[in-house]
Amino acid sequence: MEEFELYNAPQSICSHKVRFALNAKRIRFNEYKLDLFSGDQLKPEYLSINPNGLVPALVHNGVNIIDSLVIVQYLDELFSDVESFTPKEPVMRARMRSLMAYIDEVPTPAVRIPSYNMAFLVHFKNMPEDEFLDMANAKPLRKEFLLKFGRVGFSENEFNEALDRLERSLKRMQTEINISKGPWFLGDELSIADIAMMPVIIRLEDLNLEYMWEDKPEVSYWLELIKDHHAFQPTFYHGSLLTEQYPHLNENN
Ligand SMILES: N[C@@H](CCC(=O)N[C@@H](CS)C(=O)NCC(=O)O)C(=O)O
Repeated sequence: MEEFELYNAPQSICSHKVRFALNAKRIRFNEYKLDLFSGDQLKPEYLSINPNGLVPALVHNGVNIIDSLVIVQYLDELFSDVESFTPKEPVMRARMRSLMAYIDEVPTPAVRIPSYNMAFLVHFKNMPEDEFLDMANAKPLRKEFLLKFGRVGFSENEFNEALDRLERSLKRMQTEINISKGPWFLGDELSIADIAMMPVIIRLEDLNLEYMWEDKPEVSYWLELIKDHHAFQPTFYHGSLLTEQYPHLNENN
């Protein structure tokens, strides 16, 4: 019998991609929820699964698979007969992978800046200095990121730069959808490129930044379609959105 164990966090954008793929393929899995702000991802037992100290990680029949898009590709290869997210033609696969690389490099890191400043700051601002430094120094991959964030958040300049990168990513998304004639990145089939972008768009909407695609009907329609997918609701169960976890985000809406 196949066994899938997912180590993840409800609100984590990288976890959303994997939950979506698992749900889309109707794979039964045990979900373990890590509390990223009390450092569950840095405990030795978890580091032995994912030495990067990040979620998500998937354990399939005792084998550890890490990194969200690697996991999504793994699942798509394992279950290629159930709603495949990888096009058949090599040239389209190449296009999909180029988009995945772009999404991993530009909008995915950029959306962490408003997420940290607008929501996650509450976990750090009153933390004693030594506790904060211990936590930052223990992070295998995100040490510098957290030290730069500090206990006061990223600067206005860093925040605006991130929003600018997100603006450009949305423009790129619009262009790609127009090239393929949509409604998805690669045309009429949902692919891993769409799964990669999904949590970024959902996070922006969650942070009340949906004005960013007011002038991009292609993105609004894409968002409507992804929300209609049968995997969407089970992926975004209650507590997955920041507005459900951080009531202060609703204050100015
Ligand atoms: N490239 C990795 C990035 C994973 C990642 O950044 N995970 C975040 C949550 S979305 C995390 O675990 N953060 C915990 C931390 O910064 O300590 C992936 O796609 O899986």
